[in-house]
Amino acid sequence: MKKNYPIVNTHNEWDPLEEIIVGTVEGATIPPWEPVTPAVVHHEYLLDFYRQNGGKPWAQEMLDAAQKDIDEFVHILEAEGITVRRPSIYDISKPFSTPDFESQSSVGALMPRDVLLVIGDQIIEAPMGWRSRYHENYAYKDLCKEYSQQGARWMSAPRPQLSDASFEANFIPPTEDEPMRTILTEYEPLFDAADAIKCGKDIFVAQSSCCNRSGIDWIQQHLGDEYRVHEVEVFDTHPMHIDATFYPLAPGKLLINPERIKKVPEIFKNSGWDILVCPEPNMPDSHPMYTCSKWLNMNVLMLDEERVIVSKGEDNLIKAFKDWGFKPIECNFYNFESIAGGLHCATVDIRRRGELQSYF
Ligand code: DAV
Repeated sequence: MKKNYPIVNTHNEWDPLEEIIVGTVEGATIPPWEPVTPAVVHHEYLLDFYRQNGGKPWAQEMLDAAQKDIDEFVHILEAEGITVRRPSIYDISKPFSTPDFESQSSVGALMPRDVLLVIGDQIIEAPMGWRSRYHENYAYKDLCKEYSQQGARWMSAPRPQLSDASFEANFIPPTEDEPMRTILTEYEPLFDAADAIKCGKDIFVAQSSCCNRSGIDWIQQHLGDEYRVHEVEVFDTHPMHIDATFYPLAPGKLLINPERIKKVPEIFKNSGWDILVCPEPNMPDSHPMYTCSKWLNMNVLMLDEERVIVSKGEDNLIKAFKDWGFKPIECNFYNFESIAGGLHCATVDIRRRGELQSYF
């Protein structure tokens, strides 16, 4: 008989997937300008775009094209027998304020991976580093209530203040030949859920423009002795999240970004893992990318240890996956990637068939 797992149950990126949340483009707004904007946006020429257009709706044809991608993605997931859940939309265009800051609008509900850190049977609302994303958890309240009623442990990390004390004043992103630095201070714990990636009892996290050392320490303190939280050293001039940088895909198979990972953590080398170096992205330079880099090619979704959904057009990676023994499934996603993130960003796993174990 098929074992029944808890309603929320995810320990890694590859146990057979049963249920997932997929984000929506509905209501998506151009992220308003805020302290982290220059620390995240890779292309300097886009900064003026954000200064002028932040807080306004994306052009309808861009939203329509992104919607087509996400519809295809949902269709593939459902055809593979996976239950797909969707966020609830809140008033994304509404300006809001806290005692410390004002935001022209929210951003949307495009990327559940950033908002909810799902580990085992826990759903943790992340203390996110962007002011404009402060209320993005609203989009998942209905689902979280439902999962919690069915036994999941649902909680929030301490809500951050995101006052000026959380950001280095006059921050200038490092250039390629400088040592890594990030915009965040250690004033309070901060992380986006996508700054962490799961590998059973080992959780890997990297500092970024939305994750500081105090955030990593909070995750370890919260999870307790059953888990080991490792900080991964990365080099990225505009760092945001670990899932286009460092990605344990399956037992013994770690995918790394060749530009950003200079040193693979010893634990992988000592345990005989294969280090798979992600090939160069195929996305043409002419393709507009408003928030992320072309390394979203790495931002894949594992359905199990073999089947992997990859962005269509990424032929170098698709070929590499076949050579490495995976079964790639292609999905058009470039238009969603233009305004948001990749296939991993656009989702958050709710239930996979598997148990907590160590892979080292
Ligand atoms: O452009 O490498 C990817 C963010 C994925 N959550 C980048 C950021």
